[in-house]
Amino acid sequence: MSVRVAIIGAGIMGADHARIVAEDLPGASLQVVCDASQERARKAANEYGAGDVSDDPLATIRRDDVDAILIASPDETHAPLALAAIEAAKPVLCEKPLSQSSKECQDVIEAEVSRGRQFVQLGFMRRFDPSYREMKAALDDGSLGAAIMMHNFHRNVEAPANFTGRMAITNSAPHEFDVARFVLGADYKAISVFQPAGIDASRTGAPVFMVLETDKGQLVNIEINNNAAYGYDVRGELVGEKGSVFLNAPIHTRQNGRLMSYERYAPDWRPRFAEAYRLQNKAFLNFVRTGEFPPIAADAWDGYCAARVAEAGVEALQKGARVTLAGAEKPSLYKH
Ligand code: ISE
Repeated sequence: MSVRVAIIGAGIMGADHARIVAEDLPGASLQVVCDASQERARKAANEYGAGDVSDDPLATIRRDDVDAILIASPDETHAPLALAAIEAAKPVLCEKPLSQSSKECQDVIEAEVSRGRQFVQLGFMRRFDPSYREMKAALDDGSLGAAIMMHNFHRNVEAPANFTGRMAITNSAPHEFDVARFVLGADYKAISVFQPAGIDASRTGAPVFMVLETDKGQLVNIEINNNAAYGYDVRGELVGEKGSVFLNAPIHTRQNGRLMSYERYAPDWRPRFAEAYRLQNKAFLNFVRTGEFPPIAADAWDGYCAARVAEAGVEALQKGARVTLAGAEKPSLYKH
């Protein structure tokens, strides 16, 4: 029988997940689209053939004709809705971040631990991206030697209007916090955050530059520039003792004209990470069917680790000082 999925939130990502479920996920069906705006829910439902619409997320989660939940509503609703899905004993693919508060992430962890099983797969989709996978494979097969540094650039065309100053760190950077931690197999022990002089730091999406130190002694730097203007541009280089690996974006053509040769940038993350989203959602479907948590997917513990370093990053920026992170004890449920 097909897995009946409810999507909560029909904004940019919710609509994209609805498309993936409807068009790219054999074995799954789009049962309900839920959004506070009925117009938005109806639009996605009509476009991707959902059976029903709703404006009540809790009632949607509890429906008998829903097997799995996909949360793509605003950040502050992620943890409460993930808790409701756990309460209803339904597997949930929750968009990142799990929460901007590490305390809320702990609540989700406690709920899973007390039920003795995992329900929450977290949407840090870059773990499924073929370019990051190859980067990690080059480290794991020894051809790079030991990893010493990882450079990361994360540029958006324009920050959304609702972006606050700290969201470069709490909403965008968690992708890099998570994927660098995943590639390196390390945890962070300190973070320093800088901003270029002369910018309006209170501006929506003002750029930040971070330097993180891992418990293995590696350095990770992350530039977040949510107003880069020219395109969606994510770059990364992993530097080892014997070589390095750059990420390539999936760009299929190079155009020549007007005395120039040029490649195009995607306008946002969806085309750049389309394959990552597809593979992530496929892994989620398998999780729903088998109960086996996908080995490379992020879980509630990874969400907690990302939220903790983001909180430390906000503090480092406010204080203008390096902030250290104490080690944290991972519950055995997450030691897969
Ligand atoms: C957004 O929420 C995402 O997840 C995108 O991947 C990221 O590029 C963007 O900065 C975030 O706001």
